[in-house]
Amino acid sequence: MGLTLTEKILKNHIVDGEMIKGTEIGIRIDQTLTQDATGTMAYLEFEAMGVPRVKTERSVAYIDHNTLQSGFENADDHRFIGSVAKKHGIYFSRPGNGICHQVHLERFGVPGKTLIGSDSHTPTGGGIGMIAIGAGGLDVAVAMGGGAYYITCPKVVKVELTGKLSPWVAAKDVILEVLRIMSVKGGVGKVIEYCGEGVKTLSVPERATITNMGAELGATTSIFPSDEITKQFLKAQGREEVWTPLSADEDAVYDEVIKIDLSSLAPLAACPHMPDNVKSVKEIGNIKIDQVCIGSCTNSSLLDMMKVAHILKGKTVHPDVSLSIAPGSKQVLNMLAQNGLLSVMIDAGARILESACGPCIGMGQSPNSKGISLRTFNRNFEGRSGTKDGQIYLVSPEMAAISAVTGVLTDPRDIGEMPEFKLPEEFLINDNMIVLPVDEKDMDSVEILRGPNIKPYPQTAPLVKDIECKVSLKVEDNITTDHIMPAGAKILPLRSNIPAISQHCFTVCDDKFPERAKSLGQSIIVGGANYGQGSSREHAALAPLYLGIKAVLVKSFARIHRANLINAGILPLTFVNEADYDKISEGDDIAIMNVRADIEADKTELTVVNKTTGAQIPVLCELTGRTKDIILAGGLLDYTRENLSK
Ligand code: MIC
Ligand code: SF4
Repeated sequence: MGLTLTEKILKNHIVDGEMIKGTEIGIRIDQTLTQDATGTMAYLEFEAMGVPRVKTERSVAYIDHNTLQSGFENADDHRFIGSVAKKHGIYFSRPGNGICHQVHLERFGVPGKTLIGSDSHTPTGGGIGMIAIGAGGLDVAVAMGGGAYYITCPKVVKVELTGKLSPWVAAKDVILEVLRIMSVKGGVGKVIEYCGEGVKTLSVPERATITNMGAELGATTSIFPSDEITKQFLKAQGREEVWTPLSADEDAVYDEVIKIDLSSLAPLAACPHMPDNVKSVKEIGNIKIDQVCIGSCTNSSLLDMMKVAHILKGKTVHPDVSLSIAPGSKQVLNMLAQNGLLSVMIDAGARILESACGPCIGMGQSPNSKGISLRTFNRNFEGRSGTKDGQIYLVSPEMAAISAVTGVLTDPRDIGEMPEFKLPEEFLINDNMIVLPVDEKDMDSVEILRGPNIKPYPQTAPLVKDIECKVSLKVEDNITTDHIMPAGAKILPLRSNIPAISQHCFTVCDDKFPERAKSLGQSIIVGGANYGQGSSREHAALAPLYLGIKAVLVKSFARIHRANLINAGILPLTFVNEADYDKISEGDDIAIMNVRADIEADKTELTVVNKTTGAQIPVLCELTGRTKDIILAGGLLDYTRENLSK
């Protein structure tokens, strides 16, 4: 029986477990990446493990999220990360060099290799045939130390592409269509593998847009084959030697098949406030818009920028619209400067931002009250833009650019004829913003620079005998990590200070939560389906840990967040019967007696007693040998320390 591409790469990297779908496997990790908003914590954790040099083939630390530097905190974090990188063998991509996923694809990604990154959009690397997965910072720290990365051996979904995109229909529309079909929770436990004749019609940046936003499906990752187009891209990046051809076997067997005829797709938009709330432009109508933001790791490649510049050429941004453009990397920005397209954008009235995440993570450019903002980004969760009632639509760069000119949501097919956009034969290569680490023999000469905002990892403790406490919060379905631990310009500077950032935990849903949880000392959270979707930020587990959360009981979890809870030593529980969600309210007293003994005895079904109502609620606590030991130890850090000392 033939293998899927996913299975081939995983098989090459498996170091623990067996390739049986649904079971836990450990894989060897060739490359890691971090960004600054999750990186400070990841490197503090790496330091705590006491491994002198990274053991991966390539580890890169990017600075791209907190680049506003409205206080000393960000600059201190960047300095800290830079010094850790220099000492421990990590390449350091300085602020200004670009968004981690864009730069990694350009300069470091290698087909057939495994990559984990402390950022949920790490699957961008799937655009060149990598198994690239988003993970919590602690998992990345362990991988840098040479440890395996554990995932549930995934199901593989084949997305068979036929035909060719019509003029002005974009790769963004492909992934929006997949989101429309599968929903934001449809990808959990699965890898999305793109195959079929249509693949050949898509360039690497287009493929990367699709794998990038596959994160919004909740998927483990997404992947394209590595073919002649991949080779051409790597050659243009001066890296042809890392190319290998990779594809699934002809007779590979898939768990699910989705067929998409690229020629039949029309321009789409994800409407407020979920990436799967997808409608066609025709359905939405020509609504008046206030803002357009072009950029982010989804759509900031040179190809995207060439299309945007073509549309803006000789036009002026509509007087009622603010247009910002953030090219994804120094390479992209510099090429635009050289080929004159930057001047076209400036001439049209675009506000050029630095090559960083910027508005995508709420770092500036918040829309006006109730403002309608079209963004080429990947997430439109409520409040993420920094404006609570902002109405964010996710669209292609083509649609964004033409709408910025007309002032209303506009079908890009109205632009007229589309010229052929060709990627250059050679990109402009200058890695002068990547700082190399010192040689191992010189590592003692590097001083680690720690600012006053950098506080230690919160206190953990082994799992207790019984959990007896109150429910401090009850929330609905599809709670995102932006609800649990909001980001944005005010809060991001606190990423290396858990006590301070905890004061903002869940404040999007309930501004009294941090105070209440803290005063209770210990409590649990109850939630709905797909709890914790979105970001990989482990702060969404570390802040609850700091606030005394012992367990989270929900209908279902998103993959990375569940792993982060376990890593933080917080018990992840799911209802056996989803209807029991109604049998528990905020403020109820609950008890999970003998929880430690039951978990030690491998019991997967536990009972939560609602002492307020008397209800007995069966819940699942599905832990494997390794995750069980992590929970018993009080988290991955304690578990790793215990194991190292053995
Ligand atoms: C995001 O897009 O939400 C982020 C910011 O890149 C996060 C990481 C973070 O919260 O630091 C992600 O996607 O993992
Ligand atoms: Fe940065 Fe936005 Fe991409 Fe996250 S989704 S890495 S914030 S650009």
